[in-house]
Amino acid sequence: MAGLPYIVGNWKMNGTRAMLAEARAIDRAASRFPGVQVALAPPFTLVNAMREAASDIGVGGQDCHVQASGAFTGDVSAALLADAGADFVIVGHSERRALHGETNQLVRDKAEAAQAAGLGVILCVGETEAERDSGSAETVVTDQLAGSLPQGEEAAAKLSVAYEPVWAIGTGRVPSVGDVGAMHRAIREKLTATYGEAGAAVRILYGGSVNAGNASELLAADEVGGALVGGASLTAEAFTAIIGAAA
Ligand code: G2H
Repeated sequence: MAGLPYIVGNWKMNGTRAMLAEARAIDRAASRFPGVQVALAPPFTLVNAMREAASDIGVGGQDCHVQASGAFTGDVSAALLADAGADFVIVGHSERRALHGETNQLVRDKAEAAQAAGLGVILCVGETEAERDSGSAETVVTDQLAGSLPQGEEAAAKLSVAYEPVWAIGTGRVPSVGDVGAMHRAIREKLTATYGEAGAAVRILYGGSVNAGNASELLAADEVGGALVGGASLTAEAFTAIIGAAA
């Protein structure tokens, strides 16, 4: 496996200030598992408060704009996230691709802007159910990577890829361990073809309905270097169990 297992919670559009209590509890739990790298991506509104409330976990954004600043009402740049204390940002989540029309090129531009601002990047890819059923899942995912992986000499250094089958997100359904391993091996091949040796160190996370019950099995699949967790990251109890499964 490339580096420590990386367990990242994506709070999506959830998280009032009251939920900082969960973040503090997750932070305390993370300190008991030094062999696991733990992070949370709250809504923008909580990034700074979470950074100040937690010291043992990474804190990141769920999206960023490609420009550093300017007249872009409602958007948040990577530079602003970094200024708020973020360490990383998620780009290309399927909810952004589907609901906001984000293309591979835009996702690549966001990843490159984030890295230029000093942030780590978690770049998401994944096939729909129809694409899985038609046998084109690997082609779809490697095409997404071809179009959206950041370019440049240092691009692989602060990069993780999250494989999130769209049909597994929030549904309680997960691929077989064999299918996860096969996809992660295909992603690794693409990463080494793109970045050479540096591609071997990029962590590949699995995401989509990860919970305390299935985490051990999914994390043991080939080339799985961690998990991107949605619903089960919203409480310290559930997320801590997943962190424990990665230890
Ligand atoms: C997939 C995942 C987090 P969930 O989107 O990115 O969400 O674990 O709720 O399926």
